[in-house]
Amino acid sequence: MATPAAFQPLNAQSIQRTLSTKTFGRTLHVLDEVASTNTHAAALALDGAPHGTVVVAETQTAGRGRLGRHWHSPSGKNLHCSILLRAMPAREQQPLWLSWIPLTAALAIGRAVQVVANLKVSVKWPNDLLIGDRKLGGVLCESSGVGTAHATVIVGIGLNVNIRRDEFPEELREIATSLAIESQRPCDRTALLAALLVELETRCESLLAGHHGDILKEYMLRCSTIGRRVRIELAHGEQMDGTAKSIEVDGSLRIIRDDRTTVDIRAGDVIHLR
Ligand code: BT5
Repeated sequence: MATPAAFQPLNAQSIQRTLSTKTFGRTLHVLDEVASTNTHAAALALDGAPHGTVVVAETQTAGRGRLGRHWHSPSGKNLHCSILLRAMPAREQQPLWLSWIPLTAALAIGRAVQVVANLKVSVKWPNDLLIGDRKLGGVLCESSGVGTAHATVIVGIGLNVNIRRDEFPEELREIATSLAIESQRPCDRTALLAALLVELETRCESLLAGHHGDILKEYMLRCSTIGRRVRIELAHGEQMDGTAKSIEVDGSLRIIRDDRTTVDIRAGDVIHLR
């Protein structure tokens, strides 16, 4: 009997047959094992790989999150992929554009999951994908040469698809989830990757055309941080408690602190407090 699509290894031909993108994934590298898809994509970028090149791997031996944290990437279960962006706005608009890329990627993942798995995913600012309070996936964007004519951005996406609860390491078991855990059925990773790439491509085009306002509106609808009591963990171990009020035009998170002062956070870890 044929193996159901959900359990098939990722395969470049099937992915490309399923793609409905213009550029994203048209140059595609499907690997069994890699240290990190982001690192691999960065090396390809140095070799001149085109805009929209995608690297996807069954497993990563050194998958990473932000600030060098480890990303659990067991073989054959989930999605680990990186997309190389070369198309970007004029230099002076690049910083604003760049600050929206991780948020845009999170939106694209949320929409793709809704379309393919019929599950409601929220975004914890800036780019954690949650179902309920559990982490389904994350985004790691790495840029180089911003402000020059040779700028590149690598959008790295990790998404838990078919991993079972008992396959997570103990420290993640209570805080992470997967599509299969939530829907109690396996999900076809090829269909999910194809959906994700088309959702991301559309939003990247919109961002490039300067439509930050549309992305902001969509983000506010999907963001579960707004209206919550939050603790912000800043660099150097500093902390700040308050209520998340809104997302600002540059993608930062506006917090009203307990002393009623307002702060806009551009980078940091957010904890949703009860
Ligand atoms: C992220 O970092 O959430 C971004 C993760 C991006 C991973 C992708 S995979 C493809 C590409 N190539 C790479 O090398 N990376 C990208 P952060 O917000 O720092 O969250 C990291 C934290 O999430 C860890 O410290 C763990 O607590 C938790 N974690 C690790 N693996 C997880 C998993 N598979 N599912 C849910 N949570 C996980």
